[in-house]
Amino acid sequence: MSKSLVLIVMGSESDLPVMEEAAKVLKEFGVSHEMRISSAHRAPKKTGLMAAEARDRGVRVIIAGAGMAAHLAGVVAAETTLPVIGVPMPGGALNGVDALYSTVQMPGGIPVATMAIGKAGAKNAGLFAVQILALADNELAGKLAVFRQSMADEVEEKDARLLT
Ligand code: RP5
Repeated sequence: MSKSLVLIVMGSESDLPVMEEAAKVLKEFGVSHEMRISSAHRAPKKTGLMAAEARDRGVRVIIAGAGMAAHLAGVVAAETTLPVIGVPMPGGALNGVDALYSTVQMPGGIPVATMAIGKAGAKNAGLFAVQILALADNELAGKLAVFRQSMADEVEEKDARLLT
């Protein structure tokens, strides 16, 4: 497996349509990444090992997405000192609110940077990973500045269209 700076891990294959949003961002910014499936509940040993080995094999940021009683990001964070970004999945009886609470309510000492529920959260997880990596990468920081400007330009265009 080639070296990935960002590890994207999700609790189930059913999370893939949401977590692909994070991968899309990383691809756009040219950041090496890999997508994996593991589960804090169904495959706890695999999950722990994946997190524990990540730093030594060159991973710098981990994005973890899970739904329902979403303990994946927390379990991953417990096994590594790399920054962990959590993405709560929508769906289930509580439509992601359960996953949001499970992901965000970490005990003091083991932080998880929790994003919004669903695709916006996964997209922002990708961007947040880029922002972390850009701290030590000026080229990436430049790409982020261009990205922000293009969003502002798009708003201007839409605004101007409404005015005419
Ligand atoms: C979680 O349970 C997964 O992250 C997924 O969001 C949810 C349902 O998983 P499946 O039953 O679809 O595999 O662990």
